[in-house]
Amino acid sequence: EHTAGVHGLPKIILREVRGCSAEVYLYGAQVTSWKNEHGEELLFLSSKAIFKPPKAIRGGIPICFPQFGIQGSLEQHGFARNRFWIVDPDPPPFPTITSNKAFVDLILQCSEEDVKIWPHRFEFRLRITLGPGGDLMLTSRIRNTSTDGKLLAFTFAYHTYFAVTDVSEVRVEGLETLDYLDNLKNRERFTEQGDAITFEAEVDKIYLSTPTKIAIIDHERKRTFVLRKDGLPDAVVWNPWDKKAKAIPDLGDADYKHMLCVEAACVEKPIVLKPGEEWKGRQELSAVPSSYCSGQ
Ligand code: TA6
Repeated sequence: EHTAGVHGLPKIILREVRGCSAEVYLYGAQVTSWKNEHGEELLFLSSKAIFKPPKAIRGGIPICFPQFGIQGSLEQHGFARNRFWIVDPDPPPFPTITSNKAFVDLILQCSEEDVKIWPHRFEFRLRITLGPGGDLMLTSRIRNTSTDGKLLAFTFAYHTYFAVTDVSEVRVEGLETLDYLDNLKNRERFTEQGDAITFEAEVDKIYLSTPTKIAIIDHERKRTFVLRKDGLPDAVVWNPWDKKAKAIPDLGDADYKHMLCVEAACVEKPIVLKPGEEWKGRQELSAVPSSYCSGQ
């Protein structure tokens, strides 16, 4: 379903039979809403989000490409999140049965302007799928379309903002004991100690070579998000906390309490493609009720 979003920006709504839905802006190919069958919003979107190019939309799932963070020649997190993508009117079929799956394929083509700031040729195809149980799948296929033998090297993240009741009551499982780069300390390398990850201050960490499954447990709402990833070895965890939140103009002062970014990413070692080569990176999200006693 094609419709107009904030400021008339085109967006697409995916719906699933039980009433789950997702909304995607063509601007940034950004998922800004993901709702379960009860109509509850599962992604955080800032109350102060600015839907005006060239500003990226604060919340949902921004795509960081071709550069994650400030390390590189481009603006922070690259340009994919502030370009208009196009809808593929004739998407290739799923390798398996397509029934019960609502999906859209968006394409980012490199414009001549982009080639000036980043001298590479690529095609980026993003498939956004809402599965029968309401699971949200994002699959990126990036191809090096260079004709002059040039390698394509990039870093990447699905910068997912999960909606949580109170971040200080949230636990993340699957990252304990791993090595991480601390973005608050010049990306110095540390090893995570302790049982599970909890939040009581600003955090901005890039966990390295993580398991493919990460759980985000919202104790207060009794909800567990499960993030599964493929082709993306790292995972970024970010919450700006109170002071940093105040310095972000398009984030409400208290918004940090209700959001947590956990991002399937490839940051430490860039992906390098030879001409004609294609890379595939997937992030799959599901939201399930946690059982009261175990917190699982
Ligand atoms: O993913 C964490 C991070 O890279 C942080 O360093 C923080 O700055 C955040 O992303 C948001 O970046 P943005 O450019 O959207 O303000």
